[in-house]
Amino acid sequence: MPNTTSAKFLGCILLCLSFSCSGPRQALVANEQELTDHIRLNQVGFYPEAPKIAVVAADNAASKFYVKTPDLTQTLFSGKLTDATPSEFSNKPTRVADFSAFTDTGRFVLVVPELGHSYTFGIRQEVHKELGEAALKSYYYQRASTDLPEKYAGKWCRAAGHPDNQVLVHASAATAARPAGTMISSPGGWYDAGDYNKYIVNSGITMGTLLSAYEDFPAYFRNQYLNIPESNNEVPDLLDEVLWNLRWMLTMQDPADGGVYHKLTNPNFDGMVMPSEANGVRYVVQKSTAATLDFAAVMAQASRVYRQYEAAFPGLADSCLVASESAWQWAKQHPDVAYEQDALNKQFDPAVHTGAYGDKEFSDEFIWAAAELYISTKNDRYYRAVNLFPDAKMPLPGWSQVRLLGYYSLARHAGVLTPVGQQAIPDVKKRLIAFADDLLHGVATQSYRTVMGKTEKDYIWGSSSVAANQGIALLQAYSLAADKKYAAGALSNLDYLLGRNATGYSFVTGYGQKPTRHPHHRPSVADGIEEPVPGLLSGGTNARAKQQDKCSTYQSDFPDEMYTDDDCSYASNETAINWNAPLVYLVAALEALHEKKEL
Ligand code: 9MR
Repeated sequence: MPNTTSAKFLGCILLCLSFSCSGPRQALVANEQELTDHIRLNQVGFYPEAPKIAVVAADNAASKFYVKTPDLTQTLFSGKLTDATPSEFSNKPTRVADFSAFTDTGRFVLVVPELGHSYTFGIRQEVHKELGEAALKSYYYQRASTDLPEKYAGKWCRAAGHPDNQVLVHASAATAARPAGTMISSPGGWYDAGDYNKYIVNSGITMGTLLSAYEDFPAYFRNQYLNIPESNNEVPDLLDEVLWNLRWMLTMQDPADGGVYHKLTNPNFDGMVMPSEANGVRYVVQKSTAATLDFAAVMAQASRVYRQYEAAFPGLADSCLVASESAWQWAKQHPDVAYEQDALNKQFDPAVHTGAYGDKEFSDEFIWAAAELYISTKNDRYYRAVNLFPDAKMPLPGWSQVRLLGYYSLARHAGVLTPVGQQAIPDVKKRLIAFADDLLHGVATQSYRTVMGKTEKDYIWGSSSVAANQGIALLQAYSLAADKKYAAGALSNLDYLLGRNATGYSFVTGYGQKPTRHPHHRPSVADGIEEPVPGLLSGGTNARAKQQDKCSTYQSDFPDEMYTDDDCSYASNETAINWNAPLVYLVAALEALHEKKEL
């Protein structure tokens, strides 16, 4: 396997020569034979009976569009473009091509005279099946402490990194039983993102989302084959993959008191090297309330999911529940321990400069953990331990905001709750449906017709996960209210992620004709392979961070365009496990619904 940065660099130069790295500012062309980046659509494709929309982002006199075969010899459908409306953030003219009525299957392009033709896309059943597999398989590529043989990893095979069997207890985490410098073993788990550290808080929402995908669509995942080392056992591949991180999480709990270390980390981020070349000392740092409650929630949910696979994993479900309950106890006794990295760095050596995931508000973590513990144990004590509805807010899930994960789980298990818990269900359902209605409000007049991007606030760090998490929220409403408008809203956000957006990129590596190719992802940069590891969701457009990575290649300052496909861009082009998880959910849900003819 070539393994030098120079090979990779050469690969990049060749790629740039053949592909054009100059970004989306392509001149308008007068010939439909030309590929244009101005036609923005889901570059992977569409389900035959589902909505199909493209957005033409250009000022152009044409009023018609055509769906043609990729060789342009046959015209199969024609339609009228809407009048131009200014895009919300840049004022650039946008026109909509709606070809939902075209239901033929095959490979096609969309043509706008005087502008050119779009990327080639498919219309077929199961059109997102491979994407769904790749999005989940990306976790296999994130595995720490194991080599990835070619048999499973293909050309992205690599040597093991980070055995993590000799990790030091950081001074911030010292106790009588485990003084600073105590060596513990904490192998396995997934690398968080483009970096090689392992963070409990971010594992929390990631695991909760993946386990929920399984709980909501078990039949879909039972049929999914990922070609991972455990693929041939009796267990769905999703649960095998999730177990890789679950076992690591279990090692992050202090057996003496049930508290959970906030993260396992280097003091500083590694260089852009392969995992096997990053050999620095690693630490577990201070226990925190957020990490401990996220851990409690995940372990409670895992206990009920893996109980169905008791024969394959004897004792695992019980171990998870015990771990969850002792974590909950610790959090009750330590309800307000934030991980404040800057403050800790003034007190302890070595200073730690990796991701902080420094949440300071824990009411949502208490709600989520209590809900999962209550559902798994049916013990009313957990239900009564928190105020489920502290206010009217419905915050979209993210690593620091997990309240809705509790609501989703309560709604999912409404039929099996005790009478006490049943009391919450009408309110939970009402809130989830109202939240979805809010998300849908006004989409029909948005320039890109997507739920994502109605407000600049959507373009935060990891905005792609905002789109995917909005999709999940809409799908929760769909499962409660069975109105197809919710599923269509979720699909609009998958379209956003795969190209119907103001950047023109498909944010999933390996998918679409203009995908993210240069993510800020250490193995993808350092492995000497031209293509990045596939199935990774780029964080995407980030207006909030205002280009803090100082990459010189950003093409635009507009909030919905603040993206650069450059591996220097940790603010707009990193990948992360908490961003891929809602993509896994969204694609699985849409595939499963389409299979049941509900989409
Ligand atoms: O997702 C995190 C985002 O909300 C923060 O604003 C950002 C800066 O602190 O960090 C993001 O998470 C990163 C983490 O700290 C370290 N691993 C990579 C994560 C994705 O960029």
